[in-house]
Amino acid sequence: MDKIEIGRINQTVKKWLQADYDLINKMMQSKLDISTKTGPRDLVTNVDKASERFLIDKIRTFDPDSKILGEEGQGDRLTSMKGSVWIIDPLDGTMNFVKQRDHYAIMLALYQDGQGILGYIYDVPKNVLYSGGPAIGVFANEQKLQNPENVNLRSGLFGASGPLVIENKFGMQSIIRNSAGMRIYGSAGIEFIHVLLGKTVGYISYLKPWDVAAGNILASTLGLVCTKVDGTPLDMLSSNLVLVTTEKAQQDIRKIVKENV
Ligand code: 2AM
Ligand code: CA
Ligand code: CA
Ligand code: CA
Repeated sequence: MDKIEIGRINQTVKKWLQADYDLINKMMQSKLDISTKTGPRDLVTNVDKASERFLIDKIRTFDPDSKILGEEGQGDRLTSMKGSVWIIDPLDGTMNFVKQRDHYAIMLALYQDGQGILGYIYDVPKNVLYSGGPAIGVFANEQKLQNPENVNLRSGLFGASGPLVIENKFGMQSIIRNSAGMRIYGSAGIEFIHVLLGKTVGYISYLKPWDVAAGNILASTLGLVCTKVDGTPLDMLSSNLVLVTTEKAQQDIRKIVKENV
């Protein structure tokens, strides 16, 4: 896919996301229809489903030969990353959306034969769309982002995930003690944004493909490393224990993880 083609797709996708932003804001003015999935902490709302439906309809018309993986299951069953693959998290941070009306995002990614082409994280409450990919760079709305500084773990705040901290797996407490402090936001998308902006030095969490697909592309484009916690590449067809960090902090964190497995 050449740069002109990627630019054309990017302009189109940004229009979909603008419309999806409007849809979410409009639906929030009515009472939410909330149900649980695997348990009381795993929620889905009518807004998650409508956002996914909206994006799938746009993608099907625009790119009919592609495959679509959507968290709420209205897309395809994905068995390979061959060809054009779109990955949708129609509303990331659903618990925050329900309880706080804050700290949630729309995430969308396009992969071609397993390579990340374009990624999008839309911070809806702040109305900032983070977009881009290796061919075009990364933008916060229209402003181009510079690579965050390659700082070590000690110099930065660390984005943890609640379950990992509670269980103290993989040396989580030790990682946190060796950082400037821990932050937990409850949205993978918002956590990725903080790493992209250099507001945190890294983030670790068990993530499904739709939680990491967009952030992976944006982070890699900005010189960050986004891998499984052992440093091996992510598998977009299954869950991963994901670590996204600066290069320097990755060294610090992997050392601690190795001592704690
Ligand atoms: P979601 O809101 O799209 O489900 C919360 O810590 C973060 O982890 C969110 O980004 C959330 O995404 C994601 N997550 C993944 N699996 C989850 C689960 N079983 N329950 C709650 N959040 C989950
Ligand atoms: Ca969910
Ligand atoms: Ca998610
Ligand atoms: Ca979601």
